[in-house]
Amino acid sequence: MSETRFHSVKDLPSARLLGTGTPMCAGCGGLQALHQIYNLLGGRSVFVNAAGCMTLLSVYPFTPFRGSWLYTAMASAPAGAQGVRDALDILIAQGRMPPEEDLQVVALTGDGSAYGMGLSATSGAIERELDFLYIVYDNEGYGNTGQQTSPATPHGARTATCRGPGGFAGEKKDLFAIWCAHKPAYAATLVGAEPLDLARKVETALSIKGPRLLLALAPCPTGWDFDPRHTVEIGKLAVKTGLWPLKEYREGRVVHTKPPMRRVPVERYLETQGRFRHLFEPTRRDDRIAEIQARVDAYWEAVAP
Ligand SMILES: Cc1ncc(C[n+]2csc(CCOP(=O)(O)OP(=O)(O)O)c2C)c(N)n1
Ligand code: SF4
Repeated sequence: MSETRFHSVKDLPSARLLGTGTPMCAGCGGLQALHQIYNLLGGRSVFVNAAGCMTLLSVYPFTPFRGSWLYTAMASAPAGAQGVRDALDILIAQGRMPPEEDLQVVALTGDGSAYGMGLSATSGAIERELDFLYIVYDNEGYGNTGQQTSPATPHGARTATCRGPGGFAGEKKDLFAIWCAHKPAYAATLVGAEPLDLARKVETALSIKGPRLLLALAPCPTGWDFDPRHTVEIGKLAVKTGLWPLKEYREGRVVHTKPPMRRVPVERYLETQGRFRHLFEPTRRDDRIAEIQARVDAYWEAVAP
């Protein structure tokens, strides 16, 4: 990330390329990240969008995209992206499309698709070294259908399908590590609340060919139960507490791009969201909060140089 044209937020593009007025929820952290990514990506792109909240972006005959958008079933975005990439390559090879008019092929999925039912198709696409950008907006649940537990739901969170006193008993799957195990061209975690870090990663991803992951934490007012005006604050807290490590993978190495200097206790993040309210009310569950803190501490101890 050393060679970058983004040194301060003043260097970030100010034009809003993605159209506004979509029926997404107010304060959607996924949409916030997508706006920023699209500003850098531009209109010379084809979005292959798996079923999920972002389906709502393009309601025929309207679209906020300047380029094309293709809708697929939940598991099929990587296969759709392969078809589009192949078609573009054939048009260029046959001289029916000038190479300079080539388009960036982008898969856009929620975490249910990316971590769950679309994972096998994604694995195949990375293995075939498909030249595509894979954007995940990770709202840690099946948001579009009412925030049921997904393979990205964090330990202890209440969801529509885990309403018991302990919340979700399982663990969030580590999609970043799964991508890295495939040795992709590039992989990065990001969050819309850290736009400079995000922009540098998108800039890097766009300078490379091959399978590239942009995995964005997506604070979700509707599914996580918080006031939409707190989206940025919650995104920043996810980073400051160490719960959402900002990092990138390139050429076999993982680098943390914004490690929290002095980590804020995880409860500062947990207490902002209704999905964790059972950890504080009617009685404070210090044991459960300490359990979540211990997981975060163990992560950072393991990656410390
Ligand atoms: C194979 C399949 N099963 C179920 C559905 C119904 N469905 C549509 S969107 C959705 C939730 C998708 O969740 P996620 O990928 O996390 O995206 P989000 O809704 O959070 O944006 C489901 C279950 C579907 N479209 N296809
Ligand atoms: S449910 Fe969450 S992720 Fe989906 S549009 Fe609403 S805020 Fe965004």
